[in-house]
Amino acid sequence: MRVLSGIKPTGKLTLGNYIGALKNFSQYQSDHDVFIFIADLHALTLPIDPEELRMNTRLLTAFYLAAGLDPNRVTIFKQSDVSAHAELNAILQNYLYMGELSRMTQFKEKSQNMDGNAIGLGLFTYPVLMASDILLYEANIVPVGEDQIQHIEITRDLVVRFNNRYGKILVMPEPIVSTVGKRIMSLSDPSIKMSKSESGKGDIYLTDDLTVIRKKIMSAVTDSGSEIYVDEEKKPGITNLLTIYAALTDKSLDDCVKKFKDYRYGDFKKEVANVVINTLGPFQEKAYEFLKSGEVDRVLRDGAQKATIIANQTLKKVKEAVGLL
Ligand code: ATP
Ligand code: LTN
Repeated sequence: MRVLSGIKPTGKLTLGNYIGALKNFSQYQSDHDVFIFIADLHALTLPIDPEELRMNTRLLTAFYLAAGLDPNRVTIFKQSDVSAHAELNAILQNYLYMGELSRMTQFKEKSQNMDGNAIGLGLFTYPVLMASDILLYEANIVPVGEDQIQHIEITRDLVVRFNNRYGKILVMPEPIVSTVGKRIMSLSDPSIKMSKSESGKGDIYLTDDLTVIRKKIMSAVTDSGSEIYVDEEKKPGITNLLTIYAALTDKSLDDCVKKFKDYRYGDFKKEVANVVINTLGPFQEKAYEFLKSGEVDRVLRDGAQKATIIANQTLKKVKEAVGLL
């Protein structure tokens, strides 16, 4: 079974990215063929400074390694290093339709405050490139956070459409979303997603100082009342903190609710802060070590070679199917 996922090197990664994506990738590496990449072409879909993009790309690679991905077992690479992504994108754009792309939630959200005449085409066709990423590696499983499911659904529609016309060429992917922590919310406003692009004081960044992290958690918005239980409507702040705790300790939400039943909000937050700090402290140290040692550059070089071989095989199949070869 093949697993594939990627993250855009835009902005500073948050605890939401860690819990919803990063943390889950390494669990597959012992018994799956895993491809994890840096979606740098996707990063260009919104304005980004070139130096920042370069820096974020290396940092994200270091985060992959610090999260436990073993480059001897997992292919870690940069999307733009494998030209087959752009080539397959050019072919597949003919099999997705304007109507369905304009219904994508991510496109609607990201473009809503933009001048209609200046919305980049890449933002609109984002799902075509994402489908290309997935289909090139014939991925069976795509672990992502909840917000990306729609893009995988449209990839599945594309597979059906393409295969109906040309025969069984593309492999059907399946999204996998972690049960706990698929949508970590902002600590200052638990009605919105913790997000790396719309920075706010309620977002915990993976590069934050540990003292800053503790402060952010201690001042997280809680809800009225004093009880600690899961209720996304009535207790969104507490539910979010419980989710963070459960995801990082690999416990069920029920077990966490039992543990904190008699806690006061302040003591509960202290425990959540401890768990986050005990996770991110060693994680940061490892990541900075990988950056300094030059390991990051070596991993990306090797990964690009391995990924290119697999990607070109699929590209060839598709080119033959549609009549380009
Ligand atoms: P942006 O804010 O720039 O749109 P993002 O924070 O959503 O970015 P992405 O690069 O789009 O980050 O996402 C990387 C991965 O992290 C995806 O699988 C996404 O679903 C997951 N993810 C992002 N935010 C969260 C969150 N708050 N909770 C859980 N998973 C998340
Ligand atoms: N859009 C994804 C990043 C991404 C991705 C992919 C994830 C690009 N291509 C292919 C899984 C599979 C996001 O996380 N925002």
